[in-house]
Amino acid sequence: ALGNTSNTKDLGEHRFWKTQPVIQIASSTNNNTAAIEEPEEGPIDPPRQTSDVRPDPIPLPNGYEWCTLSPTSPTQLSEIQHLLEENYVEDPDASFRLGYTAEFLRWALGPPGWVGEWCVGVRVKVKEAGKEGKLVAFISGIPMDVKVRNSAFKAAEINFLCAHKKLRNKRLAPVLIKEITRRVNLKGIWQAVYTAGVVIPTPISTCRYYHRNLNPAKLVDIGFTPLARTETISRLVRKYALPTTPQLPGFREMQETDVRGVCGLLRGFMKRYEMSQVFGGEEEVGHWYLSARGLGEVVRGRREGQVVWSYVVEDPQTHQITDFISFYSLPSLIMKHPTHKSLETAYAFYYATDVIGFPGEGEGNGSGRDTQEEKERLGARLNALMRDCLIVAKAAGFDVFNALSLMDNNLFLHEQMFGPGDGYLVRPRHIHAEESIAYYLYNWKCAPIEGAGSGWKTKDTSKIGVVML
Ligand code: NHW
Repeated sequence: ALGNTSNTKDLGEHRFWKTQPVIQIASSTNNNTAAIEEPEEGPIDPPRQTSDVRPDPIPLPNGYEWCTLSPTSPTQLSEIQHLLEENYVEDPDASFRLGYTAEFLRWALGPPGWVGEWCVGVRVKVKEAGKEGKLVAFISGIPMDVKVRNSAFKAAEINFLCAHKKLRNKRLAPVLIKEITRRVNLKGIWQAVYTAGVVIPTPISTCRYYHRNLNPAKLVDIGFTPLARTETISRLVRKYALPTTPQLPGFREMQETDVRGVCGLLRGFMKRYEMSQVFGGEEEVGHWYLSARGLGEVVRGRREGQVVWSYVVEDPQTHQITDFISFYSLPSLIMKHPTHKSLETAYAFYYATDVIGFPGEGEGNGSGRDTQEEKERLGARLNALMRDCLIVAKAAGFDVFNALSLMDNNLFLHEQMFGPGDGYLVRPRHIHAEESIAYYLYNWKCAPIEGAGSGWKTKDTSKIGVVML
């Protein structure tokens, strides 16, 4: 999810969100729900049974009907892909739009344990028997084990909320959200995790986007990077130059046989964060890091249809997997350029390293703090790992590498020459809001989770350990 966080409404104006079990900022118009100051963590709604959940779908306006789509159906994936390609998240100038591919959606919507009913679409109703109307809105959920400080629970990760441009501002989003909530509740799950570029009641944390230039000539050409009057393309090319092959000894592509090692690393490392995705088992790790590596031989740094790039470092002596890092491909469609149509963008995904060991038993709530020496060692390692990612991403033809200021990313952003985004398009004549995203929990009250703020130069890190696609 990408967008500008802008909060233009008071809580009282959030007609829909003020009725939902989410943290409400205490205000004079609303004092009956969980206040953000409340330190006690837990569900906001009283416990319910699945038998209490409304059995029939939320009514839709006349002329529309619900449908359930499947990430295993190429036709339905292409319908979702098409809807998003025309209508999903854009920058404020409408110059770029996130361009999820069908292969990406198959990967994102179909992890182990995916629930058929949680891929929810709205179609135009058609009279002809046996015919399906056009897909005009969508929302999805996937199951996720999440840990927030001392609590671990099952949640739905909600993403790809989208309404056709002609159906905007008609209060369709609340209907989609209520319907997915109902379908998630029917499976006995009462919490959800989601991120958005908009501010609604109430973020538990925020992160900012940073971009690392891999292809200066193209980024300048499309207006993504400004060219200062004193600057030249060739100087930028030199500034952002990278070696052609990875430098860290033992750095190699992750294989099936590494899954167990990566599982162990992730389980240990993710305990650093106050909020994290809990990687359940080998099947899940195999899905997220290996199942979308594309087909066939590597040609110019990538395989056909490759979505995710996953790497490990194997200790040459012990053959232990000591480090893991990954990134995924999510191109942006370039809408206003005569020749360039796609901005090849890599996004930092999860990583884990044993370089400073892991929090011990009973210390897995994210409250631990690194010593200065640990921070330096972790920083040095993450810099080396990310540098190799930049190298393989450049070799694979990516134009830009994006990362959020979550996890320990602030330890490498500045050194690896990432720059802060300011509304996607970095153009001096436009003053955009900060390019950031907010993290939310549904039906879970908790104190805010420390974000990294603008500490990318001071190396303040974040306690968020959930990366959303
Ligand atoms: S964020 C990406 C969201 N998608 C886009 O930005 C695509 C382009 N935009 C659109 O398609 C990643 C429309 O603008 C959408 C809104 C459909 C976004 N999250 O229909 P109305 C995700 O997918 C509220 C939550 O008239 P619209 C995460 C808004 O504040 N709420 O608006 C999704 C207002 O409520 P308020 C959002 O512009 C998480 C109401 O919708 C929102 O025509 C979903 C207005 O509705 C957003 N991104 O359509 C929550 N955008 O109270 C999951 C607007 O302020 C919750 N709104 O009056 C958990 C559910 C599961 C629980 C399980 C236990």
